[in-house]
Amino acid sequence: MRIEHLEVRYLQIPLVTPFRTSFGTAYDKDTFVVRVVADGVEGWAECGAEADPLYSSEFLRGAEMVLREQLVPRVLALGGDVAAHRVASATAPVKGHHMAKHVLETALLDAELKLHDVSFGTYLGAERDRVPAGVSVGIMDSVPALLDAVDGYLEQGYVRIKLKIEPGWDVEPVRAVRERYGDDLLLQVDANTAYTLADARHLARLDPFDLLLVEQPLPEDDLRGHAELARRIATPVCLDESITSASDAATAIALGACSIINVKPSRVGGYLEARRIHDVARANGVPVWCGGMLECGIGRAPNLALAALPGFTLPGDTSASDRYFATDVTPAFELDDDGCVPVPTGPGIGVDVLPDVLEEFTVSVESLTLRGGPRG
Ligand code: NPQ
Ligand code: MG
Repeated sequence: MRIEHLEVRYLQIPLVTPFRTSFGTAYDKDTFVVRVVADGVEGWAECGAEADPLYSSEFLRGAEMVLREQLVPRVLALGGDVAAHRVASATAPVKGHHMAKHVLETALLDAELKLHDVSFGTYLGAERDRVPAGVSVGIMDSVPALLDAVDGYLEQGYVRIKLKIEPGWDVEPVRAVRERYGDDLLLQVDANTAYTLADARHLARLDPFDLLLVEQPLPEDDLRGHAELARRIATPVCLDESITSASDAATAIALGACSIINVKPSRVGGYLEARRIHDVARANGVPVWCGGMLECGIGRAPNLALAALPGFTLPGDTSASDRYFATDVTPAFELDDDGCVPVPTGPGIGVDVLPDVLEEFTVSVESLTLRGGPRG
């Protein structure tokens, strides 16, 4: 393929309800999408970064800058030989910046797959046509407010509940949800790095509640701490922020730092690396599930394809669109009667962008190929 046009489009989409985690509260989904035109075909992808570097070190303006000044020039240098599987090697000299690499590779992969009339699911090796949907529930002001929210999600059909936790909001909400819904509810928690190993005895107080897992309790660079914590608590430890590559996954598994992995394509630099993590985990008997960054339909669609791979044996954060958005920029993903979301079957990401809605939520559009930066 040859790239004819590349642009970033910043979007601000209102959330149906504020989403509070241990690192902050989001009221809107701020993101940018990349649109590429190559060989006359359009490709789309959504950046996983947030406006501020609070979940990870990456952030939207930084991702845009590294795309414009570093990644896009290296890919444009491939000339007519641009292919999604070449993006990683062409951009490998640039350290880190996985979310910027992810959005570029994914937009090109969408265009390439559309050119060949192949869906993301088929390309990645999906073995299911729909995937069970979990839901991530933010930190609330009170336990009654939390139970109201969980009531609503269970009524809608979600098959697994994930509670965001932090020091001061952990044992009480978990106990309340367990007591109200019983032992059969699939329940897990996510700390987004809010604890230290000194909290091990406190986190062990979650043991009696038979959680599926505790996600990323400790700082992202503390694999040793997670290994030690895993020995001190009964709840399985799952890593999110710590796992940025298949190599990380292999290391964490070997150290006993986790027994489950949350795979987010944006965090690991794209779907090809995400599939490698799936493969490493599967070879080690480690279950994986598909996480999310509150993606709009453009990012949600390919996540659903990934979640249909055979090693994704736990429900993901692949919720329906209306969990986050009253209006999405693609046709909405909806839960079926079994609490599953369908895997798109059309070519590429398999969903079309709704131009009027996209325009409504657009903050700005900037070319990545025309003269933006030192090398652009
Ligand atoms: C996680 N996601 O698993 C993340 C983190 C997260 C669904 O829990 C705005 C944009 C706010 C992205 C809050 C879920 C966010 C965000 C949390 C991602 O750790
Ligand atoms: Mg997480």
